[in-house]
Amino acid sequence: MRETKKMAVFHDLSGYGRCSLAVALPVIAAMGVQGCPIPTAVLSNHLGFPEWYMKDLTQELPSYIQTWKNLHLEFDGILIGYLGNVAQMDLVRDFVHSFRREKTKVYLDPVMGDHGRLYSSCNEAFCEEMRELLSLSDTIFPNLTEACFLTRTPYREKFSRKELVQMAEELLKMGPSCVVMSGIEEGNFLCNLVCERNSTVHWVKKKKSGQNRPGTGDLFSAIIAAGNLMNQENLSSVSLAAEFIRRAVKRSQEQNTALVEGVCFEKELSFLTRSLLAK
Ligand code: PXL
Repeated sequence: MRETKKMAVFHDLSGYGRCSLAVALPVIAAMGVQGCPIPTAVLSNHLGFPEWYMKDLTQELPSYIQTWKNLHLEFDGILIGYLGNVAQMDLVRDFVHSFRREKTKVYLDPVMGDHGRLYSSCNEAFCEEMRELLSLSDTIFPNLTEACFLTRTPYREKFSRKELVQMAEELLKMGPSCVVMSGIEEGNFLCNLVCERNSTVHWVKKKKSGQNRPGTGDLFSAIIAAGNLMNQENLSSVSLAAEFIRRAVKRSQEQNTALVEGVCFEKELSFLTRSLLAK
């Protein structure tokens, strides 16, 4: 029997509000992959609440990672999610150089902003470093805002499909072999663009089932990264992730769960495990 695939996961650990590690690890496990967290910061809750406690772990990470080196740990995949500062990017780059083997896949969610604006922790220097990380990545998961900042395209809410494909092709030239762009709105539908090097472009279109919630991007990248490690076609993983999130957002809405509480995904996990069993 084949060994369970392992994925190192850089993200913060937010104790309340369903985002980053708290949502990535359960879906990675449901996809049949072992997630090994590298917490970049510990927060009481995500930043969408009026108040939070945060402990930045940049100073702790070198010893944490050195211990993994001493133990000769090996990973089939590396998923890079929320990073708090430029210094953490240097640590990530060093991690990729040290742990990448011939078959190791690197997945980058370039968490920098949303709705046309950068998060307060990100500035132009951060964007520039993120562009550097693209060159080390196999698959990237920018939302529309992040794709604009990475390609230096002025943000607009509306782009034609042709313009979006051009943006994805520009991102492919920066290093990755697959770009999965999310957060593209077409009326009552949400679209994802899947653009792989030397392949046709695909669109995954789902009817919106509720308002946008924190943590959806973290669920999305974790499911697709784990699907890729499980040898699923990227297009079918993107469809799976989009459908999983559509169902969980619908459930959250039906339960009248406040937006700040994130996506009620727990009772939909069996949807992911079933898809795995169907293989
Ligand atoms: O889901 C992205 C995310 C990650 N980490 C923290 C956040 C958020 C979104 O609000 O606050 C700390």
